[in-house]
Amino acid sequence: MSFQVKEPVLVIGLGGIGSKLAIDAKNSLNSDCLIISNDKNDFVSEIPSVHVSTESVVNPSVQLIRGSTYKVAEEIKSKISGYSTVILMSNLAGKAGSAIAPVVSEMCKEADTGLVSFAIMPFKYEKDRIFNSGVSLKRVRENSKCTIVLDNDSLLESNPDLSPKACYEIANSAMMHVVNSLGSSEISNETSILSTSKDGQHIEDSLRDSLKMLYGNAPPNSVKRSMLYVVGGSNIPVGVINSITNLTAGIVNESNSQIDMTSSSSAEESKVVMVSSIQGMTKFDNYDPLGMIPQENTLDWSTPDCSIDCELDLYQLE
Ligand SMILES: Nc1nc2c(ncn2[C@@H]2O[C@H](COP(=O)(O)OP(=O)(O)OP(=O)(O)O)[C@@H](O)[C@H]2O)c(=O)[nH]1
Ligand SMILES: [Mg+2]
Repeated sequence: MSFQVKEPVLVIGLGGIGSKLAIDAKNSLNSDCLIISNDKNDFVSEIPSVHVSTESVVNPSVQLIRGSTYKVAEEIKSKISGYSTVILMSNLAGKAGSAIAPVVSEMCKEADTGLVSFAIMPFKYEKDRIFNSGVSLKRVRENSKCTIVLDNDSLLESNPDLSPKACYEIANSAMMHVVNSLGSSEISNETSILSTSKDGQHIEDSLRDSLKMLYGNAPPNSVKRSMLYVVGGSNIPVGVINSITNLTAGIVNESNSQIDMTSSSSAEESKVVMVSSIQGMTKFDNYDPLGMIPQENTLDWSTPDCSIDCELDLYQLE
């Protein structure tokens, strides 16, 4: 089943990168936008925002930012109310994103607002972020109608020659392609993996790199359906488009592959952006050692881990 995006739409950006992406998405969708962060530097003057204050703590933990988000819950809820669809841009590699995304996604679920979540996952060498991103992604997936995951790590793994900055540019532009096509193409009601390649390659090489990136995240047999965006498609010979369609159909189950031409960005070089829906385990399920325990077997599922000051005469551990 595919998810229906209904107006009015609100784009929510969390943290520094999340807000930057949300503002780009807002401009291309012509929707409203809200920024939520613990860092005031992430706010932009003319865009509505909610500040999550950690009071005197300048280097808050993820758990403290999350606990503080519950203090401004009513403010966030009132800003979300009235919207039929929320598009959440969260950088789970950042502290603000991994702290706030479970809380905001839960609010959307409770308010019965259709939620499409974009989640960026960290590089493997960012060891301190892996655990929190895994915990957070699990909750975001449970709360969202559909979740689109972009893994910085597998992008770098399939392109080891790229700098982190070059990776970010590729990742961000792939996310924007999906945002831009929300109005015209179907997105499935489950977790999808976003994969792509670097610029300036033959389109078949771009397809190969996108598949490599996809299989870095999930085993081939868990891919249920793939949507192939051919960026700059109008400049490519039809024979080549036909051949990459056949290649994809041969890899993913024939009836489950779909091709979409995004020819709007004519100035750009051509490349492939893939959105593949996944059933079963992904590599992110191992980021939290307890992550594979299903929700119904988790006793304290209802509230995610938070740090709140209970004003006890005990040393606050963390
Ligand atoms: N895909 C993508 N990932 C990025 C980008 N910028 C940073 N990252 C990743 O996100 C991590 C955190 O980056 P920050 O700049 O601290 O992002 P932030 O959202 O402000 O996060 P906090 O300040 O920790 O809340 C980095 O270590 C990268 O792994 C970007 O433009 N695109
Ligand atoms: Mg920041």
